[in-house]
Amino acid sequence: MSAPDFFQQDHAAIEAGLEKLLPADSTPPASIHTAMRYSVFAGGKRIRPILCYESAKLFGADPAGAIPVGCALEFIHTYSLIHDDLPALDNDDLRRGKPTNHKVFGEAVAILAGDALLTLAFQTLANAAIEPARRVRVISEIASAAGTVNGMVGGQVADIEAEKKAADAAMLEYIHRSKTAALICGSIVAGAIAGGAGDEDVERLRRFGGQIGWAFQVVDDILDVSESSASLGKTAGKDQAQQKATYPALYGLEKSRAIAAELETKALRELDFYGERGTRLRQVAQFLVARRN
Ligand code: GRG
Repeated sequence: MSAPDFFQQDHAAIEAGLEKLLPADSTPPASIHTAMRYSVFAGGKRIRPILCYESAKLFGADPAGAIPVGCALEFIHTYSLIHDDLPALDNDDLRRGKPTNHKVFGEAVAILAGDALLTLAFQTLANAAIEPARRVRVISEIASAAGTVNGMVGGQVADIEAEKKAADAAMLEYIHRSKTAALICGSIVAGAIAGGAGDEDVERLRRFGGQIGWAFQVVDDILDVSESSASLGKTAGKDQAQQKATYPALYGLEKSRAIAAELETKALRELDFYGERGTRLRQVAQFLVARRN
């Protein structure tokens, strides 16, 4: 499935935001800024910022306020990829179709580039043109999604600890919902808050985000088995080699595809409330499940 047409417009708005927010390569110390830019502009799909922006557009406030929020999410996501690829974690050579950050800049700069992107994310959020009380809620949601309690870092810890152990269904669900779904869900919720959503809408989109984020990681597991490294832009077959806890490992490919489809259906049901207005978010969700990389 190719990306919906509006992706290109959203993508352009996000790229312009990222370009503006990142210090130039030449800003001293140049090595760290070059390393940060290298990974941010290595060709990611920008799923999280697009979800954030489209979620904001469902409500009344100027959606331009969601662009820096989306950029901050992309900084956090990119930091997690840089750190995930380090020898101490996944030890990978290829990311977004290019040599990983530490392969180009060395481990010390790669660690610091990840740290710097995480820091820049919160500086960006603090300065975003959003009504102050909403801005604080956005910061709290994103910090929580990236954190240790049911968040990205917590999920990554559980993922590492589950290697070479037979994870059961409950542990697998916890890993996927924390490691990956939390930040995707946080992107949707943060966008909604920035866009002026009321509490009921925020909770409806939280349910949508939880399901679609979970489906996203189930699909990621499937693609690791079914696609080539060239198509993924990262090393394929890595999960099995590292004996990771994945849906195909626990359920097989066919059942994993059925689980992803069921999660997608549940997610889309939450958008019924918005009727036509929800079309774009619906299309992003369908793309996340049908994607090939
Ligand atoms: C703090 C030392 C330290 C490490 C952090 C938290 C963490 C390590 C890693 C996060 C876990 C992680 C990398 C989850 C994978 C999520 C995932 C499916 C990434 C791929 O996302 P896409 O497909 O990638 O959106 P692109 O390249 O398109 O942006």
